[in-house]
Amino acid sequence: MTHDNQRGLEVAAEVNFDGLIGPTHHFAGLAPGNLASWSHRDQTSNPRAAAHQGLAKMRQLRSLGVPQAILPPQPRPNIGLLRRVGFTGDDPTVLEKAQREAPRLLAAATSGSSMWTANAATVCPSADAIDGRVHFTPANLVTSLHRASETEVTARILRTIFDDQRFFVHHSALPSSADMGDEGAANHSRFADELNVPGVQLFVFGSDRDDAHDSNPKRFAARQTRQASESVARLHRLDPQRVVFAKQNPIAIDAGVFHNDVIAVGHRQLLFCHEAAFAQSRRVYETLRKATRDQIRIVEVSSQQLSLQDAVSTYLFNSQVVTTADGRTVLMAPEHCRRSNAVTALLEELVADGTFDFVTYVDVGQSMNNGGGPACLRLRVVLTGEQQAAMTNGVMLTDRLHQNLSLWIDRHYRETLSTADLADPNLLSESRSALDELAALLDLGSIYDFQR
Ligand code: SUG
Repeated sequence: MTHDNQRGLEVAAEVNFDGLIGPTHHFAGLAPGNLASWSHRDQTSNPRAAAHQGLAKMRQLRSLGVPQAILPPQPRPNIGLLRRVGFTGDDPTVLEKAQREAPRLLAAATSGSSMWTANAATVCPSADAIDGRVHFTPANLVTSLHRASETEVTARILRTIFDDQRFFVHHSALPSSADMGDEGAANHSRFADELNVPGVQLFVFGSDRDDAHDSNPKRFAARQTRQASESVARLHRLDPQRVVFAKQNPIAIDAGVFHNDVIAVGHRQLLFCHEAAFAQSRRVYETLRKATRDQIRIVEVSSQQLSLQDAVSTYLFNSQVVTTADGRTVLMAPEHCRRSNAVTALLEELVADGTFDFVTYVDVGQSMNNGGGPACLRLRVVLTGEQQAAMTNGVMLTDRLHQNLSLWIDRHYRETLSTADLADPNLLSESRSALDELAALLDLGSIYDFQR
């Protein structure tokens, strides 16, 4: 809880909720339009190393003074999903039949994709909502089966952590239809000088279902619709004067920008993006300037400075931008960026001109191989001190929890996992006992069906 003692005002904090990488993390090439996921299809993964990488990132952020919390993984393999699509028998039989008859379904039912919590939900701080409460809408993730099956448990976890109705409002996910495709905060940014004053929210969509002349990507499907973004803004009771809708550039989607956070990142009053991020970018920038009363600072990187392809392969724009405890602006970039001369030259310039006070790198290579960089792994939740006090405290990362989680990973996770291992009944029981113990470590009670 943070207080500005001098003014006696309560200051809000942006709490990063990172998805803890689960014990079944693997590479199945399941994700539409996601080049990294495709190129690592069926490679052997390292769940234990992956989980340690994610935890190390959280620790790094916490050491910068960023409040850090955890969203737990989901039970996988998802036996309920396999039964729903017709596999019968006891659990080992369900797994064995799925492996034999529909291995891609088994891979989807075993995905560790809930780690990418930027897609878990869209969250709106109380300062922006007319009713003064924090609003949550879990994403329906209808584009793919492995992701769509996260929604129900995500909603339950969010409701459990943010349980106090005086402060928190939980909406149902949008209807499960391609017309309402919603991928959550990965297509959403908020601009404000201070966290506890009303901000301007930017909702980015890839397709507009009402526009017959809409220019759409040709190679890959757009995952977020304008209709979904507008619905979330309505549900969250935002002031229409402070909401901007912008269309993704279809060329960027075709180049592998399956979410806007692969090509743009917002923080406080900064929008850091590639010139290919938006369709009609001049218009988007102008609207943002007007809505923020010229407070926004737009740092646009040209294709000459960094090609669209290199922006996607380095994941520069999937960096996290954070403000440290002592007020410095830091870019936390994926380790991949260090290998690109174009990126390192650009970042040197951006430190020299004061856009960032410094740059730090983080190795989340296991997640990156599935197309998830640092920013994909976190959901930002702006909370006042009162709201922080009202949430479940057990999910906040402390030194002690960090140590417990590190030991927990070592106790429960396999070093390697290949697609051939997914039907192993031991993987199911290992994963359940890991999550059962985790729910207790995080003080979440019996949140999983298998515990009930
Ligand atoms: O939805 N990858 C995820 C990556 C999500 C990244 N999130 C953000 N950009 N915010 C996806 O494409 C790959 C799973 C696999 O192939 O095994 C996957 O689902």
